[in-house]
Amino acid sequence: MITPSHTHRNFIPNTRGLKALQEPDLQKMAPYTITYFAVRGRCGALRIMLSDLGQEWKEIVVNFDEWMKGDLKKTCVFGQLPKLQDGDLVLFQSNTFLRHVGRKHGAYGKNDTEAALIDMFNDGVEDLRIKYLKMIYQEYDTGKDAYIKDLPNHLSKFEAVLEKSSSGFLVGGSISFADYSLFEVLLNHQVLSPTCLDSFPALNGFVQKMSSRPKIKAFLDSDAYKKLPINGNGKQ
Ligand SMILES: N[C@@H](CCC(=O)N[C@@H](CS)C(=O)NCC(=O)O)C(=O)O
Repeated sequence: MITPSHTHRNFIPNTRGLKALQEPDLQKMAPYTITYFAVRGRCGALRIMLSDLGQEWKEIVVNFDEWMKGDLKKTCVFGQLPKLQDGDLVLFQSNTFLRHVGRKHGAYGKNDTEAALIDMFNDGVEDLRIKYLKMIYQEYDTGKDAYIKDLPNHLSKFEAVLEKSSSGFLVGGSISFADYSLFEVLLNHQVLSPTCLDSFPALNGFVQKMSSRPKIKAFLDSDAYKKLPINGNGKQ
């Protein structure tokens, strides 16, 4: 249920920057609605992807006190946010969002083989994301150093894939949702450990290339992105 404590925002991710819209415009122009807490969290990759694909979306920002009352939680299939609405379709699970948007906007490979490989790499990114989130939320003070020390063992796997890619993307000749997912995880890791990509030229090049795509650049430069914390507990 949406209450006045939730903030509605609409993002127009283009090179002109972000602009607030009036309510009637929202219905016309924003097929997607993200309902989530005020964090990048599990919507970081989705927002970057929607921006790059030139898609507009509306945000319903849920205040944590409101969430704790439980009414919204009860309506969520797995009792958690984020939620993505695309018209009448209501989805939960952040990787499902990436697949859905990828399928609709040509970012899911050109055939079944590419789609299977994209799924595989996205699942690999998800494994790293889960390890990262465990460290951030459960053992930041005691486990951060060991996590950073072990990080090359994970990054080297993606480095090996991108080293062999002639397009610079994970799969085939064009961008897919797995690229957005990897990109966003790498950005977060550069905040955790600014030098973590120094010995990985392919990953470094990938981050540069993704960051300089005009619509991604505009989004990353926006307050809408910069003002949101990466994680809900303030650790990064
Ligand atoms: N697998 C889910 C995880 C969702 C999740 O962990 N949601 C957290 C916030 S990021 C949540 O709703 N926490 C509040 C709660 O569980 O009550 C996804 O990828 O969307």
